[in-house]
Amino acid sequence: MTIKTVTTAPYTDQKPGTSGLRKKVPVFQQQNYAENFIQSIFDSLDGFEGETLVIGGDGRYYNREVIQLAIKMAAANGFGRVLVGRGGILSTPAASNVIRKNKAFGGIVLSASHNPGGPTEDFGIKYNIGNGGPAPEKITDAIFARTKTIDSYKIADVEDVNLDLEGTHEIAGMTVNVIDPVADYAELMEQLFDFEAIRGLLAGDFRIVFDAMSAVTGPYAKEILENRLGAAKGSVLNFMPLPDFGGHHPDPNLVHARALYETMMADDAPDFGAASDGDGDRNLIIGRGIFVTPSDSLALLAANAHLAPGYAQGLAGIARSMPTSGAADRVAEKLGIGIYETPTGWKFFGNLLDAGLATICGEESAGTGSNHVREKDGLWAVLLWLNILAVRKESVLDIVKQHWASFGRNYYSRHDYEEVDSEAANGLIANLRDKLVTLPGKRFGALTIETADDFAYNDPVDQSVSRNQGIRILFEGGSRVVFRLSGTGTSGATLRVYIERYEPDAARHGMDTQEALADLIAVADEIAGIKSRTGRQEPSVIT
Ligand code: VG1
Ligand code: CO
Repeated sequence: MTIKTVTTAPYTDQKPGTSGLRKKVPVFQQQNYAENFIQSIFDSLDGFEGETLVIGGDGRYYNREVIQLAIKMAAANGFGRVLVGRGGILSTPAASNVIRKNKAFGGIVLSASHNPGGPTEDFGIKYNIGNGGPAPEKITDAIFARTKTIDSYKIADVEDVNLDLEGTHEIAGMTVNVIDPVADYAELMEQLFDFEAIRGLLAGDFRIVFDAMSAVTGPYAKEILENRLGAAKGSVLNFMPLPDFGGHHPDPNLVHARALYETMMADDAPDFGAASDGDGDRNLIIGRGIFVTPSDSLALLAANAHLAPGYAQGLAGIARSMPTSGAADRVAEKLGIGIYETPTGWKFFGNLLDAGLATICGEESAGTGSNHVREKDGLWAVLLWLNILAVRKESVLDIVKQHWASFGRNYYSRHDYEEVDSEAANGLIANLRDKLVTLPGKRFGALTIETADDFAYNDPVDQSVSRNQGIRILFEGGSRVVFRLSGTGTSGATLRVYIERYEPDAARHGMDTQEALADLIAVADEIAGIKSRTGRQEPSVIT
């Protein structure tokens, strides 16, 4: 008999966060740690006998080992077929597409996104459901409950599958298809965007640079941007996915993609610069001389999406996470379409997309996407931008300035305090929560608090309620400060402070962001006691 049942003991710390279970590699390497979590996923699902499971990851350290485990455990648990990307590679949006296209039961996506990789760095396991999106809280709660009582797991006692050879294998009565990780995704992009127009743009003197950050989007960007769209060879940088991302954080922000930023600010800068993260779902957009904040990018993409064939019929609605700026709300209002405000994390967009309420979604954390898959999608955002630029024939800078002139500008910044003491961070949030009712009416110089609450989301589709999703302090005139703790970190706590100010007057659209927000930043510290409670004088990362 090739199917073994192995006795195991539960771990207490396998609670999925904002986007799956993320831990340091040595934690995952503990005896049966990954096996327990994968079996707990299967034990929380019903009706997958004979069905298809998609498996892929971002190529980081430990990816191949866990893929072999997942394949053997899927066979032992009764799946009929596994689709796995060649080399164990599937970007998160590509995995979402493969699940949808093949009507798979679900998928296992192995990634810790923008966090560093390597023997002592981060790893992660996430389960996605049949719509291609991250499992909703009902399922992640069930998985966590199961991890606390699990006493055995099932695995097929067979040789490893050769992941480097495309084709069909049979193991323990289950079929394994090793597939091209790029082909289906590239085809989907060709359906959504006017490749002819983008080819025309790139055939002229319009230059682009895309930094794949030695992560999963390299092969996708090479094929789509250089091979299919004709961008100059060498436009895609760091295109080889490496298990340790070359020792860098594959995080496309102004700190970790500094070199790209500097290239784009130089006098001889290319016209368009972009980058993606470890698993390919985030994007950074920089035009010559201008960084486009993710919140602005969401608003701009929504306002211009109709210029791309896939969105020519218009949008049904826009959804944004609560901490994302209100710039998209103004676009929705002008277009006369719905706007939805969800908690942080892509899993909350799934129902809205499935129900046809929203077409485009976005988060301030460099994530944008649409109903073409059920994950955020870095290259999709890059291609939509290129499609818009090809049609409008204006610079990124001009397009952004015109947008601000007609909608107003939402000055926006996020301050992260990373790896702070967990007790101090929890204490800071608890203290804010306790004094919420006393805040309305309080004045700080020219700023008066209008309302303050702990954000709760009522899902309009399945009526589920998610509480404690972030402390919001809203000031008269539309400025706000939001506080929440990260659900993706792997050591200590990360406090995120989101600061936003709306400026309708075009004469005041040229300010430095941190200066424009200085009074709110000071008030945030005064109300929350950030410096005194965390002992930090400065944020570790400002985006
Ligand atoms: C962060 C971001 C959130 C994003 C999540 C997963 O979560 O803030 O917007 O959805 O990462 O993105 P948190 O809980 O740390 O704030 V990814 O690209 O890490 O899968
Ligand atoms: Co990511």
